[in-house]
Amino acid sequence: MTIRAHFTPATQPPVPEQDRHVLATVTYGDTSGLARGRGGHPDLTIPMAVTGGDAFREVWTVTGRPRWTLRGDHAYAHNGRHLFVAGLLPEQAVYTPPVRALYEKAFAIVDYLDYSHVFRMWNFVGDIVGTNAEGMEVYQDFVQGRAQAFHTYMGGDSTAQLPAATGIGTQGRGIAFFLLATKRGAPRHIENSRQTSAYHYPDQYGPKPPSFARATLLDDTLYVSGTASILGHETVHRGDVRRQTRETLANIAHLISRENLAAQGIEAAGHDLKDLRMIKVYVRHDDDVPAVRAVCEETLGLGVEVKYLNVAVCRDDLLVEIEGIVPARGWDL
Ligand code: 3EB
Repeated sequence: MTIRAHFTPATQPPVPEQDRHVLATVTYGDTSGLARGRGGHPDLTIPMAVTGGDAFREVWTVTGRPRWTLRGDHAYAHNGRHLFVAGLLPEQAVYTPPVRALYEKAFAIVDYLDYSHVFRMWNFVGDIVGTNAEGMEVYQDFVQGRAQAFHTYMGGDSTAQLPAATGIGTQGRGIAFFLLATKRGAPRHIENSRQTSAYHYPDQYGPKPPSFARATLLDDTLYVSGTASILGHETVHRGDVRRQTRETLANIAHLISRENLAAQGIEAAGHDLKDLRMIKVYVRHDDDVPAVRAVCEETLGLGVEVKYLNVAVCRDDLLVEIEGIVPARGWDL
């Protein structure tokens, strides 16, 4: 019925599951690209593997057979229920206009194919804490273009419809993204009472605030955005990767708790960190991976698969960012 994801080694073709089809895949390795995977589905490749870590693939599957389209800088896949759209933008002197154009194209595909809600987005920004040709931070340059595209797509007061997202660096150049949209169902976007809504961040960070929600609930599955060591809108535990990892996990634990969901008007059982799957941990410094892994294993246990990636986070002082999914019962990950 619904969309699911699992990890496989990148060296292995996606193992077909009973009655399910590959919608699209995302490969986390050493190169950058958008091409057809074996079998014909779109595969977006992002360079972000940890040193000595094996490339892996995130396989998104659905029940009805998808149609796949690949067109140079973008690709999409859909089956009447779910839509995947990916795009690739080469390195630019200034990102705002081309990011706006590429994301508007993606939203035009969402509209044209008549998928009513974007519910999760991943944004991969090369040189994310670097500066563009005009001296603006690349992340802020990206954020501005994305905000303009969301404004075009959603119009005036769009904040209530912004999806969960990840915004993260890569080991390459240029920008890549993918989004997931649904034809049916009503995604609920969730904020975290420990954190200022990103779309209300003050302008000290950049001219436009980031366009994303802290989590999105769809079909009893909770998609947790990239989360960092931020309380209110401020980075906490500067220079201490262990404390940042603990605070990040505390932010996620609170986000998915019954208490926070209830405060967001969602009557749900509430979850804890042991319910989290498809966990990706983005670590700024390769050397910090063992320390971050130790804290994650302390908190999450050893029973759950956690993928570690080596990339910069969107603020220079953030050393770690973590995302995951609390699946509906029956995902069987
Ligand atoms: C933060 O909380 C950390 O710009 O899409 C997390 C998730 C972050 C998504 C994005 C940025 C984004 O502000 C950074």
